[in-house]
Amino acid sequence: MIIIGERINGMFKDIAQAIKDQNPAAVQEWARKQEHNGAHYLDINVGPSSATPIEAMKWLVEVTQEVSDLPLCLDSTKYDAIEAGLKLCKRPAMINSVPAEMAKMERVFAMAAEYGAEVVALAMNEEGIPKDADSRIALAAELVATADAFGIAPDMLYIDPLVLPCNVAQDHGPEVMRTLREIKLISDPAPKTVIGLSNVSQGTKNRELINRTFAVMAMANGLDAGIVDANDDELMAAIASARIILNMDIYCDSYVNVFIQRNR
Ligand code: THG
Repeated sequence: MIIIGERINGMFKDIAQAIKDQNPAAVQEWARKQEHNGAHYLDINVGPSSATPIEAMKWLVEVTQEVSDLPLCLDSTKYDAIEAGLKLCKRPAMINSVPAEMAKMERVFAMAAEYGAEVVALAMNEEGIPKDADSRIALAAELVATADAFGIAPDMLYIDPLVLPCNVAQDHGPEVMRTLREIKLISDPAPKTVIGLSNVSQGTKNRELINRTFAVMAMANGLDAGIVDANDDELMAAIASARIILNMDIYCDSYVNVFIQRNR
């Protein structure tokens, strides 16, 4: 599974404060820690309360790149902020995200083509997030077809079926699993898939257990990438183990260490 580290997000108090104070210490510490623990991308999100999201995004991109060579996943609903970030990215980035709404798809796919960026595409539209797998898959097909019209190949897309907390939307779980499997039938090459893993456990007891159980189940259903807490060692070990069980990595006695170290 491709690990996108979730921690540089203004939803967390220390990152919100860092942005406010223009003090890079917390951002750079999380960048280093997540890379050290096996992240392949770093999610960059200015958070819900930033008054100046464009400036905040530019600053986060710059200070993160001072300490990490990982590619960035620019996470915002404000496309001007994403574009400002893309201009500064040293490596091809990921745009996170676009729903299946025509005006937004046009903006984001044109931007992705211009900057050579991958795109996280959400299985939702103006009507919200559908409950059933078939509706999510129909939206994914719309996203793949529209991206194609902009010259973006399906495997540049990461379809996000959208995961809701299991304490309020328990009936979505099996629908998300089926969505992950059937998305692979939409096109050849197939789009990739991604989830925001920590969403599934928001407000639950024993969050880490819910997260890692969901992660390995989703992997067995074909999940390619996750926006995850890369500093949860038990989660990273569960992902490494699932890769062995699914024959994605060759077994050796130090498989967990190999999983974490090979991308350093
Ligand atoms: N899909 C896509 N992008 C996403 C999400 C998604 N980006 C944001 C989010 N969801 C993924 N990132 C997080 C980051 C943190 C948490 C959940 C998802 C989280 N935070 C604690 C909480 O809310 O309880 C905050 C704790 C604190 O404040 O210290 O759980 O689904 N494409």
